[in-house]
Amino acid sequence: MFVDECIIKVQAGDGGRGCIAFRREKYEPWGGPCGGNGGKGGDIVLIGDDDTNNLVDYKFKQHWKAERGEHGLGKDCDGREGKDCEMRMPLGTIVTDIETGAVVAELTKDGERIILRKGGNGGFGNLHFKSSINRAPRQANPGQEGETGAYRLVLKSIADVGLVGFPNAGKSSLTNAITHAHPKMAAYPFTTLHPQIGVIDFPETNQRLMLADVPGLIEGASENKGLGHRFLRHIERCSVLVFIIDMAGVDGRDPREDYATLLKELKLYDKALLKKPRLVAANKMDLPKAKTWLTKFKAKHKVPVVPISCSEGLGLEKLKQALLKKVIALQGEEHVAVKR
Ligand SMILES: Nc1nc2c(ncn2[C@@H]2O[C@H](COP(=O)(O)OP(=O)(O)OP(=O)(O)O)[C@@H](O)[C@H]2O)c(=O)[nH]1
Ligand SMILES: [Mg+2]
Repeated sequence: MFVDECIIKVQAGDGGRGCIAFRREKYEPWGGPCGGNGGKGGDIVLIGDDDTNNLVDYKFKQHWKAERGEHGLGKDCDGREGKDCEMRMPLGTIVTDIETGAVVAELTKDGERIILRKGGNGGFGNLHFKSSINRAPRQANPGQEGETGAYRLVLKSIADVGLVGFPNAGKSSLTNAITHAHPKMAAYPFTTLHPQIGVIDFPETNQRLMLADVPGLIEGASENKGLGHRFLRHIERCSVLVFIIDMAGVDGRDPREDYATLLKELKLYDKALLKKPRLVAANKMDLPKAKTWLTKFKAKHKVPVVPISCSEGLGLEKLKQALLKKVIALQGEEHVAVKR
């Protein structure tokens, strides 16, 4: 099950109470105050995790609590601190406060730690209040309460290249052919029901790109037809968009119309998507009508086109290099270098 939006409630740990105690020993009946401080409550900590791409863990468990701090003890012993509640989240998760609507955190790096809510401090024990004028204080603090909150989590995948296309255009076939991911592909529409992220490797140069395969779009997606615009948030952060077009016009399609419709649907979702550099991957070039359609397509639309065939492996290397070049031009060499 793929989940990219959910609501959570969190509660950081309360601080432990301070202790009131006095030292009494055999030859020292008035040993003075010795009440320890309470321990601090655990924080709610968010951790960026590169190994997951799903918020499903938070869909079915909505309440998250950190441990409370232990109370202070006699003999000058402080209470133990409460354990933090660590919540691992996929990179690209945006955390919004439900009450104020403000974005409070965004996880972008693996291992990044963000304290979402702080645990309460422990209260002081009576030892803390000892002074020259009050040598036997009968006073201690209660611990502070841990902070609480309700948040909306929205996952917007982080990839360099986003694939957009009609159902059956061959998005998953392309993902299978050039990345290490293996999404299901089949000759019926809406085979892919949720986004998949794949890695395109360039072993000779030690570089890599992340590619997002998103479910197909159809005309009227803005009115929620097909799977609607729901998954387009996963290409919002891509640097480059690849429009994959069925250039053979299978089932009487017109590739020129397909491209125009895709542009229209993206515009209805968010105009900013059209500002991203894009290129067209003209797929299914192994089929007979594809060449004629390609000439007609190029005459109508002025956009860089790379002819490919996923089933025969044609043009894939050229497409990979074109993508790498575009991403490097935008993000720099450092961005695509494999970190060891
Ligand atoms: N002849 C030919 N068929 C192809 C090519 N690429 C994909 N196909 C076929 O097109 C059909 C759809 O491929 P998918 O990769 O599942 O298409 P998709 O765009 O991921 O489709 P959805 O997930 O439904 O949106 C499959 O039957 C593929 O075998 C190609 O280059 N040549
Ligand atoms: Mg697919």
